[in-house]
Amino acid sequence: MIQVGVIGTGFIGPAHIEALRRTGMVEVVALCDVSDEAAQAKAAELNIPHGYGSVEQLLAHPGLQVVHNCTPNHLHAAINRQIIAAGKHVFSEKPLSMTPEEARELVTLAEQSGVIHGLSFVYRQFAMVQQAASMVRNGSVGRIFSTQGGYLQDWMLLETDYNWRVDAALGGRSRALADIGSHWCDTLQFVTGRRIVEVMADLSVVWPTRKASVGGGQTFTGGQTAQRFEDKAVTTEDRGAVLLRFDDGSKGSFTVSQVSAGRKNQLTFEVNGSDCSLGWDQEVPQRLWIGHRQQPNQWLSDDPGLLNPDVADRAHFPGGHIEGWPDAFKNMMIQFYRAVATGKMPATGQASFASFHDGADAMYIVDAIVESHQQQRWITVAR
Ligand code: SOE
Repeated sequence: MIQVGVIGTGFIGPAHIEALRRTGMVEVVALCDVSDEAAQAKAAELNIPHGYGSVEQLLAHPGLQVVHNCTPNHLHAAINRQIIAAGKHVFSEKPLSMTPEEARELVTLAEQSGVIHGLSFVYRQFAMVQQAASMVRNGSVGRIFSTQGGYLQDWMLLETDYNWRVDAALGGRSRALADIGSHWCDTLQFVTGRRIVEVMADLSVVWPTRKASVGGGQTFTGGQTAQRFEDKAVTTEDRGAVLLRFDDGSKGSFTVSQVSAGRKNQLTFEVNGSDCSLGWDQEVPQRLWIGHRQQPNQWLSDDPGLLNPDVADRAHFPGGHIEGWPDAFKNMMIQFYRAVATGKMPATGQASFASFHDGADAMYIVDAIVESHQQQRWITVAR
């Protein structure tokens, strides 16, 4: 079994661990948290043999082959560098780093060291997204004219919604676009096989000041429970709309928001081609809409027997046994660990897991989006 360590135990670390266990290919032998006590408590809770309070200790664990970086954004680049320097294969949460310059450096380091490098762009791993990409590849969609959609959430709707992601020093200068717009861009570049080359963006900060809970706790006043808040200035965007130009001349657009009441994690897309359209919604992941002009439209469901043969293994159960986000995570880990097992990165452009190249690519796009908003003009993505 491949021996794996996981750094960071917030929302996403345990999601990695669960997906890893479901692959049957690896053993999670150690995790790392902010202190020895925290790490050992979490390790015991998740039934992992070793817990370490520092990255150095985790990297020194005997026999460790792969490390997952599941820390907050501002730590990604430094820890990715450490993992690569220790000669371990690396799977990083997005964003790859805080700046495009660091992203370029990390791609070079990963390539030079020969480690397998993966990045957590999970939405391309849904069975029906794979099916959409397969249909584009085999020509079923025809010539693509247009690609549109969005990614809407509501967890930042209230003035009192505040966490580290809001702070540019910890989350990065872009929030909604970097956090979820990057997923949309990766997914659509994957599905269409086209690259976004120019962007024109209009972003908004809906709450220029947010109220952060002091100490994250509560104080008691007059027998009632009341929370104390402090005002925090906000520079990172809550929403944005972006026009796109792809490298084949086709056009697109998408909207991103973390303040859309009722939308929890709604990544949607539609691709319009000369032969048909394709549409998908992450909140109803088992269906792919196929739109026609001269015959009735179709809903394809996630039955392995109905999917294209090259992607049928991305659905693991008979049709109607709905597979979603944790299953896409499992698919992503299976692809990554196949590469670890063979010691070879998949060929560039091959439909597999996202690499540090893809992570860097999304950063260049987000950087261009922020520049476009600031300069109020079209910006070329600087790759
Ligand atoms: C919060 O917006 C978040 O958890 C993102 O950080 C993830 O990348 C996305 O998959 C779901 O939403």
